[in-house]
Amino acid sequence: MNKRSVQRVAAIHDLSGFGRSSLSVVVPILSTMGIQVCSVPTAVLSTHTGGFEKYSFVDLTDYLPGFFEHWKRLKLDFDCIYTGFFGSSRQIGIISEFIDDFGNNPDTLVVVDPVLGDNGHLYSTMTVDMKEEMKKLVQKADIITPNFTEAAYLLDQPYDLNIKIKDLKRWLYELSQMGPEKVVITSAPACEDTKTTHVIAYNREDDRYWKVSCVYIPAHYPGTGDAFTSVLVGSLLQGDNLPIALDRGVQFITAAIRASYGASYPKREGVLLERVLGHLNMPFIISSYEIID
Ligand code: PXL
Repeated sequence: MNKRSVQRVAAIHDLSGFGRSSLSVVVPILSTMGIQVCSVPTAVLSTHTGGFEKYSFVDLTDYLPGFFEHWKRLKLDFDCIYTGFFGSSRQIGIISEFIDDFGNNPDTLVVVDPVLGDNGHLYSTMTVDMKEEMKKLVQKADIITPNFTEAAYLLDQPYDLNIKIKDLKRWLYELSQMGPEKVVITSAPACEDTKTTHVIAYNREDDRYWKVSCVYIPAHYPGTGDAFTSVLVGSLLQGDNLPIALDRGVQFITAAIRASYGASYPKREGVLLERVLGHLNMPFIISSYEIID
């Protein structure tokens, strides 16, 4: 039984002013799920980097050590440390120390969403150095949630949309060998069926592989990875097991994309989160997770 009446997450992500991604998504989702979010902004941007040009970008690396010193003096502790987009490669080392200092309680869940890129490419602010530092950080995680592109970068594998399920299983296993007990890959291609995309997962604890299929909606909205992982984190902290948490994440994202696509909403502004946040507190019907043999 947790000693706190409300669970507490340190959320280490950027703050993008316009466009729903990172902290603008993480905070409302986890708060709606009854979890306290303690934000650590890694960078401040005028917009996220997907679909906007000439955005302003302030990297907050230099201010993080003082921020964390204060938290140490306050003797804060967390039920979960959840990281996302970083502002510099040096910052990743600082966050790694934060995990050593604040995540050494075995009950603290460390979730690393290794935000690096999408659709086969690195995001515009990411560098090869950041990819290499990210490989080190995932070693400290209990759970990682790369998308298919990020999984390819972490494993130095080609981005091949015709990948077979047996190779995806090998990727999950190899990522887990880097450290994390649970590995989740989002936007995994289903080469046999172009109308579907998968979330696939491996749990080393019971050596089982999972798959949740999502209907492919022909629109790409930035920030959906952040929203998916936030629901996953909230669900696990509420006590759900991995396949149920995956299922909840996929159902939420599907509803959010449908709400936006149906309304012809500009993709770069992200999904119409405000329309679907209430779903997170509705009774949940387990619908679609499958085991992969
Ligand atoms: O959703 C990942 C993300 C987070 N933060 C920033 C981004 C992106 C993806 O484009 O640009 C600033």
